[in-house]
Amino acid sequence: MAHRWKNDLTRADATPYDAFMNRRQVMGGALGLGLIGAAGMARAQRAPLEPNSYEDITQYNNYYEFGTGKSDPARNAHTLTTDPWTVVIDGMVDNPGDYSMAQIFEAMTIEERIYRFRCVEAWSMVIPWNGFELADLLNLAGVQQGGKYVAFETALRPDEMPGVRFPVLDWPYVEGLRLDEAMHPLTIMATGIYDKPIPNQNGAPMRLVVPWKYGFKSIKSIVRITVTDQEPPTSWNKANAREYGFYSNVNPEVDHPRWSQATERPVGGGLFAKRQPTLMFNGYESEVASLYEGMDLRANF
Ligand SMILES: Nc1nc2c(c(=O)[nH]1)N[C@H]1C(S)=C(S)[C@@H](COP(=O)(O)O)O[C@H]1N2
Ligand SMILES: [Mo]
Repeated sequence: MAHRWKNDLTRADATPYDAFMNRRQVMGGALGLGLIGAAGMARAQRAPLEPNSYEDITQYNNYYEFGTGKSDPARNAHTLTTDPWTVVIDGMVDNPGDYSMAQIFEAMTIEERIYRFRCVEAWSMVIPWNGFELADLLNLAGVQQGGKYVAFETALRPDEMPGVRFPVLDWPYVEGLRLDEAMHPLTIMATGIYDKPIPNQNGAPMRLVVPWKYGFKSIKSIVRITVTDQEPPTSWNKANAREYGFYSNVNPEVDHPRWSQATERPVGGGLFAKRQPTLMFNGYESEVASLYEGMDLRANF
């Protein structure tokens, strides 16, 4: 097993460049007026990607298979057996079959990606994931001509998941991406956090992370990946199609029917933490906007 928990903080695609530049311009203006010193400047530049604490990331979760409260997953998810674990990769691929986590770790290069994470409920974190590009796994399986989407499925184990006896969602949890979204270099499969194996409550042993989309797209504890030519059904869209679309790109200009998406509450800032503006595509606009060129983002929410 090749667990390579590399630290690789300098990758340009891990930096929300737009956010950094905006902040820099604002702070630069303030500096010009002599309002803040060099230390303040350095802090302001670092702030957008300063990761949340391990505690925040692993104690405040959404994983409804283990309960709907934010602290339920941390309390309940220890019952999930994550080793051994196999992932079925099937559909329009050259090499369909069962892939064990051992095989996957052997074939993939694990690196660190510090990403913003924005839940549709309007809270946010910054998370230092360890993982690999989903494209590398899809290339291993060999996507066939005509494949247009990728469907994902979470394990469904009533004996190990106390939340699935409640019909909150139509279990198993399922998600999907367009093939170009799935192949984008920002899209990763996370297998670790802070250089430790990913905790069960965060989706062990392997979960999707799509940093420019609302958090519910980032499906946990994946057991099946299917390449298809049809747009796959997704759990939250099935639960409420008016409120949750297939794309679910973070967009401060398109509100949820029941609340604004213009701002977000950074988790871990304390009770009086200031809300901050939500960024287009969660700060990854320069990397991903081209995927949606010519598309009406209000209609395709
Ligand atoms: N299988 C499964 N995946 C899931 C969820 C879930 O309930 N079940 N919740 C989603 C939601 S709403 C969010 S915000 C993120 C939370 O990820 P985190 O707990 O690692 O922060 O997981 C997503 N993936
Ligand atoms: Mo979420």
